[in-house]
Amino acid sequence: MALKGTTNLPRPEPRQSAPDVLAREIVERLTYRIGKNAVAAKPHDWLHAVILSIRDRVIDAWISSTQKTYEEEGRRVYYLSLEFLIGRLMRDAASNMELMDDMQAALASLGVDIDLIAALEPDAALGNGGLGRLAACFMESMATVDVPAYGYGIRYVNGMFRQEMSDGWQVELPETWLTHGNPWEFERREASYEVGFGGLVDPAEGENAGPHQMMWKPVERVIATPYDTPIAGWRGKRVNTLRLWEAQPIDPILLDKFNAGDHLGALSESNRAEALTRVLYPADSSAAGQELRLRQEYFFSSASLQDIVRRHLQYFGSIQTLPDKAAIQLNDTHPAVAVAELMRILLDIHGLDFDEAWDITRRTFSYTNHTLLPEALESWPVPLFERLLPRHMQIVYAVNSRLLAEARRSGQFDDGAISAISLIDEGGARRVRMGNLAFAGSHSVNGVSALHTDLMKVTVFSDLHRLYPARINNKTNGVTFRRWLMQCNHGLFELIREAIGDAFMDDAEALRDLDRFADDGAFQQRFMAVKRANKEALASLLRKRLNARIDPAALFDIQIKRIHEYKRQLLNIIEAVSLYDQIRSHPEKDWAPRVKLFGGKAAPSYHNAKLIIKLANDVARAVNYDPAVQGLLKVQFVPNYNVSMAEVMIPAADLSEQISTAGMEASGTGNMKFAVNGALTIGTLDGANVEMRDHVGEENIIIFGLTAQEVNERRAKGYDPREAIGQSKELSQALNAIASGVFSPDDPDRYKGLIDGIYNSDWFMVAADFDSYSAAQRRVDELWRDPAIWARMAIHNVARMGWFSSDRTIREYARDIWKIP
Ligand code: HBZ
Ligand code: IMP
Repeated sequence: MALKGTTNLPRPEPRQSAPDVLAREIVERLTYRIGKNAVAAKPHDWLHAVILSIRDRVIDAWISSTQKTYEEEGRRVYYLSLEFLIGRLMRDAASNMELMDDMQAALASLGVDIDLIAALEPDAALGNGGLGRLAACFMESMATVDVPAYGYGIRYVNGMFRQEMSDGWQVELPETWLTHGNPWEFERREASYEVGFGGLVDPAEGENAGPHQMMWKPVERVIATPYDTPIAGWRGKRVNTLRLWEAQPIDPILLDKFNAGDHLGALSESNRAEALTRVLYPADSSAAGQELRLRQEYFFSSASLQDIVRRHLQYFGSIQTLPDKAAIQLNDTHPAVAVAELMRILLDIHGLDFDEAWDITRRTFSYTNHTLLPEALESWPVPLFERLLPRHMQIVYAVNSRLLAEARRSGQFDDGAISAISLIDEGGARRVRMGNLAFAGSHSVNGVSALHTDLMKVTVFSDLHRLYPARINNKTNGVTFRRWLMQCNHGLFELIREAIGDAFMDDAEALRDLDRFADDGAFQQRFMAVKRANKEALASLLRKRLNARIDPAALFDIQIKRIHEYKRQLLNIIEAVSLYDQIRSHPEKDWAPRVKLFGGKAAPSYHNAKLIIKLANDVARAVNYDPAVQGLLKVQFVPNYNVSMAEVMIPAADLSEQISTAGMEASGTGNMKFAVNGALTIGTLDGANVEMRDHVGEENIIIFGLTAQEVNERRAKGYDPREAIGQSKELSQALNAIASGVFSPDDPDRYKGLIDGIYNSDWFMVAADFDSYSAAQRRVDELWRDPAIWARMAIHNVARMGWFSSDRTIREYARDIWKIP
């Protein structure tokens, strides 16, 4: 089998993409792949046929990209992530392959409405939130900026749960995105691997066995089978691979058990294997901590590393050159066990000595941290880790003794610092610290915004940072403008194009040209007309789905993200309650009509987050049926917020709520998506908001609240929320109303605990920031009353957000971390 130098293999002629050619292809796919004619075809069949015809064009580019990668023999990037929140792919692929207009025309000629069938494509919801969506944006940007990259993850059968409301409470239902099959994926059985768990470790046999060489004999083994999805970059320049693993049993059925009458037992192994990749853990900010989660982490890390090493050896022969040809990026600590797995492969399978193995490992890995929240930092009980991964436990100990010896030798650490550096947390029951393992095993450790990176250096990793001061670096997040501007906001896209030409389509920073239209009255009107059309589209969707009536003329004020106390949806709701109160007391004032929209999922076990959803719904019910505020204030919780919903809500927003307690949101990426779509941000100086302010200008963003440093100082001084509450009549009235059951007459004490939390500790500084937030909201009202000022600010936001393209982020990773020219 000649793998190299395959340039002259026969290939089909390049395809044309005129509408008539496309229409013919779609009908052909419909006929021969789906087995229906145009009369019998249901909308799903059309969708399938359309995807297949787009897919075939993607495949052409995929094969040439893969070939180019092989021929160039350069370094490849491997992005290991337990989550890829890619959402729908059809529009992404069609638009990146520049087929959108022709496809629309082709379908029109067949009497099929492209929007109608596009809406049938299920969201691939293989992620919780920001971290997973970032991985999806990165995959698209890596293809766009021509980085040869593979994404590695898990093919969950059930991704992020579907959220329904039952009497205002969140109910979780399984998401079944694979019901109609997945036309984007290709199963690659030939590239399957075995992954083991448990068992024993023996010294390696044979006279050549090195002192560190061991033989691991797992008791349990499963097969990892990959499914590949092509990810096309902008203008189809490069198509990379997203490789997701599925777990399968070695024996689909244990026949001896079956024949002995044990029918359930016969399937136990099969069920156990399949459970591994069945469902995504739906907790986004606390470590899951269950055994199944560690199994998932090891399963996909091991399969991915076996694949990477296999590919490397196939093309480059020697394991020693791995770091020159492979850059493995760990997306948070979820794949951190890969550090120990690569060590195992190098020591036990390739027989390298420890120092050489460790050197190769460190030069291969780099690690991205996404959180400073202590409850989200992963650590595993030593007994569990040892039982599941006995060989990896030995390796962790061996790495640790060298790490601690190095730290001691440096002479700059006391005992406290040494125990903070240790891979083992010895306080209480012993645990393996995955963050420290990822840090120690990588040559680069990056944060996701400037502030977050600075805080990393003085909090979680302060001692490791002292030991390795060159390791921590910043890579401020970005988002792909193809999906988050060009596709989701067609009106704005066309308007920008007409004003400044096409350059921004290839270079987001060219949006700067739009600055000169910010004061142009005629342009402002067209800009606001686009916004109005997007708001009408959202209003009609909410009417259809929820029978909600919202006025597109009102200010659309939107907070959509995972529900979490640090993100402070509660601050927003309390302010809404206070506003409601003020409007009722002073109906004669010139209030700016507002629609407050909330959306987001709560981790199923997160009590307060679920209560916050219920509160939003309770407040909505009271406000929306009160004639006293009719036309002035509406509150609506939008169920099942997901990527597709974001694509409709973000273009329709006037105001973007980015109001986390300063120092707690690592970066945020929703904040960026809103701003490029012309929403103004009301936000704290947290995460990437700080850099957004620097780019759009402080006159074009509404900043309020304590800074991260002030939050720290307040806490250090002994913060007393009662003092803040005592000083604010609005706040204490709103808190009393909620706590006393005004919004929950059926259960007056429902929110007592939630509000007591604010009185008694208020870790998230809701009370401390309330007045500042409320004043900022009144500033927003004032700005809203002057449409020219509002439009000018919004246009400046669009014009100045180009730097937040994930193309820029990926170029920085490629230059500084992966060292790809
Ligand atoms: O990653 C988010 C950060 O909160 C956000 O600030 C940042 O912009 C984004 C991308 O860098 N983190 C997450 O989304 N984290 C998770 O989803 C998560 C999932 C499973 C976990 C822990 C966290 O076990
Ligand atoms: P893998 O991930 O290395 O197994 O390769 C991915 C795809 O690239 C497979 O379909 C291979 O058949 C194909 N491929 C492997 N080597 C070459 C090559 O040298 N030129 C072109 N394609 C290749």
